[in-house]
Amino acid sequence: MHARTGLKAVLRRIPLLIAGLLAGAIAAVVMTLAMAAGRYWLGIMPPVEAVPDRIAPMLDIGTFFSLFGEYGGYNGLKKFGITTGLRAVLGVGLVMGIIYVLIIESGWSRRSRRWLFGASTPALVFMIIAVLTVWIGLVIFLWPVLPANYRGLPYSQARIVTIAALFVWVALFALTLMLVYRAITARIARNITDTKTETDAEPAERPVSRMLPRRAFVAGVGGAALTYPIYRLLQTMYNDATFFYDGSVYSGEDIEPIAPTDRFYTVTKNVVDPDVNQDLWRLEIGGHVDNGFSLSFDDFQQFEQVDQETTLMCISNRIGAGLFSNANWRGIRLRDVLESAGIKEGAYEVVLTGADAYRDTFPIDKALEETTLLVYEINGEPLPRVHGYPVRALVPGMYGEKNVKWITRIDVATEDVQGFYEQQGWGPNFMPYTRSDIFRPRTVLRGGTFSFRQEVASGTPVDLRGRAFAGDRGIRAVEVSTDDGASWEPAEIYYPGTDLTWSLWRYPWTPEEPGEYIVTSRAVDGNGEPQTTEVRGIVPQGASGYHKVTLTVI
Ligand SMILES: Nc1nc2c(c(=O)[nH]1)N[C@H]1C(S)=C(S)[C@@H](COP(=O)(O)O)O[C@H]1N2
Ligand SMILES: [Mo]
Repeated sequence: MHARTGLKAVLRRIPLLIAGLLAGAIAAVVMTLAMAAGRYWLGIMPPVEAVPDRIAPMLDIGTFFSLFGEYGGYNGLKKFGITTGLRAVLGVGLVMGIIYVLIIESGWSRRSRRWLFGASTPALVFMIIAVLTVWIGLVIFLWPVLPANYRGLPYSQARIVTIAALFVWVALFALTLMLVYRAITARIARNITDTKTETDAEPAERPVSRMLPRRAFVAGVGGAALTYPIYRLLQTMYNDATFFYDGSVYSGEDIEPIAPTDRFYTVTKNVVDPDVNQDLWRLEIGGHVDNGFSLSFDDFQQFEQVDQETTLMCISNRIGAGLFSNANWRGIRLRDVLESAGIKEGAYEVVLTGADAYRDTFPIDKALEETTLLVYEINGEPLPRVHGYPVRALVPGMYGEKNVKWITRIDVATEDVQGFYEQQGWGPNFMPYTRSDIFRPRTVLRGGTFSFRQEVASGTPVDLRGRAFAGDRGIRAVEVSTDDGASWEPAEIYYPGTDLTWSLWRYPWTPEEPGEYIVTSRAVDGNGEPQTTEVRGIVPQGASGYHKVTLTVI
């Protein structure tokens, strides 16, 4: 008899645990929806994006790349990060649901007073402590990325807004859990505790397990109804995404001196890039300066306007690859902006931050060079979103990563601060090695070696073309070899560009005999330094070595 009532008591609790799980899951879904809405409409960075962004710079390059391999590139890794985050939110929801049941259904709790949403004193205290712990924990852990705001809210406001949003999201989770749990269990609880109540229309002995479904059904339908908008929002965010580490390259045999804007290569750490509202946006200048201030987009017109052609190249651009483009930019000098703030004695470097909380740094001397700009136009058009609308840094002579997009803040620092990728171990030198490569005729990369896509009949003229680049040192000359470096002939530079750009070269050549020819090129930079033969991979300071392409002549 005793054993049977004991078993019954346990069985009676099972619906409560299910109710707890359901409440936790629904609360997680509601919170996720609120995060997605906050992200989408207000540009607030949710933890599912903030946590991976906080962790990524802490990985060393080796781990970073092995994760690329495991998850299908940077793109795959970003998606994995987000998916894991969403799963973790659901997991935490379920665990919190169970803990909540165990607390609220304990004997101690049942004897206590009821407060908000039917929560007992211990249940409410637990929830308050849980909310504060999670919130404060997130604020501390995510501190460096909290100034992110994808709508371009000014840096100093963005951090406060993110902190407030984190509280709202976590508190919303707790309230939803409490509310949903109560809604589901009101009847069960009554049934368990007041089995003798005459006012209850339901027969007292009716099994609890048969009463749960109606409430659970309503809650379940409610939860399911929410999954669709969430799914749609996440899908929109995904489709919106501009990422693709090696996807958006400028390559092909039709490379032009100035890349068409929509073909200019792109690299971003983001799953979804900032979509900055220009009216909201401000550029703040601070740190080790006499008078910090902030500039609106219109304020840019008060400075001298500069037009400058400059080539950008990612540190991850392998020899012969296309994370590499040249364009005409318009903007103002960083120097002019810094000088109106007044740089104090002891300035060491500048720290640039974007609306995505991406950060990079370069020496104060580089910041004061007259070619280091804050640009707002590319090829005569406003910067497109993917290239940093409304304003990005343009730092000739240094790898792409220093050219911070969607820039919202510049700090003058007195000591070394490390940027997003530098923290992983890239650098410490961020000046590209002199390089040259061949883009015409069309080349293909197979098993680590390049060859021309099409064979050529002997006696047919070949219009060999390529690029040469030396950061901000310019290109003085290019030579071509068609016998794997045994002999060299000068190439014609048909587009010299400037010291800050690539040069394009051509070498008309007619192979007379059938066979395999290894074609390669070498450049001399503007200082007279020849391109190095030393083969380096992109880690840790960018690639070097000759681009060798095999031509089959039949
Ligand atoms: N805010 C921000 N700026 C950024 C990045 C980023 O992820 N966020 N990526 C950097 C890297 S690694 C490169 S190579 C260049 C690419 O600029 P582009 O996409 O306009 O070609 O932007 C740099 N600036
Ligand atoms: Mo890059």
